[in-house]
Amino acid sequence: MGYVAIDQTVLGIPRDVIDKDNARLMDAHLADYEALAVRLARSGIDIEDIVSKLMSLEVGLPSWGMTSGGTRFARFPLAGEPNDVYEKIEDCSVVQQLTGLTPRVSLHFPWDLTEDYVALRQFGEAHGMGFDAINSNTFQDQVGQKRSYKFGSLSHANPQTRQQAIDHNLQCIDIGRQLGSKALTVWIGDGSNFPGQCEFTDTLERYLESLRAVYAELPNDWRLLIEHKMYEPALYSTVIQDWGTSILCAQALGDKAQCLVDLGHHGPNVNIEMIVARLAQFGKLGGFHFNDSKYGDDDLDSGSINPFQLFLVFNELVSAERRAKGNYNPSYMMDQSHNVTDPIESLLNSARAIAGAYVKALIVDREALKGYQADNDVIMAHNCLRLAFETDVRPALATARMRKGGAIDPIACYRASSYRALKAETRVFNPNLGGGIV
Ligand code: PSV
Ligand code: MN
Repeated sequence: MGYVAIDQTVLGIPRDVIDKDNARLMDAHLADYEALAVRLARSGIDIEDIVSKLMSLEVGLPSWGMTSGGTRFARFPLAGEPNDVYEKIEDCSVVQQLTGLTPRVSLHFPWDLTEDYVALRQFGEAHGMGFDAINSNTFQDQVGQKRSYKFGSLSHANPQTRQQAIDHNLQCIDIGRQLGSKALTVWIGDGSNFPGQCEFTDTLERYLESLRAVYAELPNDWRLLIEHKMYEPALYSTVIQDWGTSILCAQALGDKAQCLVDLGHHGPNVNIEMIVARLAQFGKLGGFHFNDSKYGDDDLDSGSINPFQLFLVFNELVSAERRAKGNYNPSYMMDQSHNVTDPIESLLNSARAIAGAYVKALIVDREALKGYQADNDVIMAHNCLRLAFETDVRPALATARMRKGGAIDPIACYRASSYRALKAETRVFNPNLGGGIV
């Protein structure tokens, strides 16, 4: 299949809207950029190096996060929200246009099923969007499905149910191949609600046996990303409950299997940045689902609750990237649910938070930090991180965005475009849209 160039005429935000909004903010932006350049130069950092590193950061968007999310209580639909995978890609492309940071979308099946994946790929390319990891879904029953996942999927006691779940994962690989994707993310809802309901060892054995069948069909240049989660929907135990089980499974399967860390999938107060360091040290950090949380798997906007944690995670990622010397390629993706905001606005904010955490991690003076650590100078070691975290790096982010054709102030620009209101005029309004309660 030939490469399809980005078609400027199909993009959601007209070029002149971006240019006009950037012109309005340009003088203040340039002054702020200059001030940051001077501030960083004092620490021996060239702002241009930082901007060019930032320009190569890429974060995948969740197709399931493009519609209004919901809780188990209710979902409040948004006029103009997307109804199918094509409309979701249109919205993803708006986030990409304004930020330049999100050139891929991660699809979820069967939610994103469509007829023709060659056409979908071309549609994506015309909108400047490629395809990130494919997510399988064996945590819900679908209409017409033969066997129920009520008591598990890949680890189910019945071999026919396991086979059905394996087949679905193989179908996901097949679709992903057509789209140019390079990874399959497997998160299962399997587990138990009551002590005694299932035998921990047997269920994990069955899970591994099923996943071996999936792994055997994985193309050589693909990765299988195992996503752990401590609880929910199973409320007593889950089969892949934590990074320990995840890395054991990834090691048992082989080199193409790695672990995916979803920031919301841990117990309260768990030191996630340390988990990141451990997985990276043993070559098993395969991917990320960025989001934020206060109480559980809240799927709130990245950096909205605990931006310091996000920075500390990126501090480990940058450190791992340096150690790996080129052999480092975890897939960064977002996994958020936008219950009360316009998903595009939430994703614009999240992209900024992620990029900001990355830049702050880049400007940590690692040499000085090592010295303080060696001298057991606790306060200075800590202050070394704080100095980076407290630096206002927004002008660097805006510059990177602009150099990729994006906006100095993505949300202002998005609002100026009236994109959602215009979509509300043309898209079908479907208050009963099922997807999004995740
Ligand atoms: C599960 O909570 C999860 O984090 C997995 O990544 C799913 O694929 C996603 O949310 C959507 O339900
Ligand atoms: Mn996730």
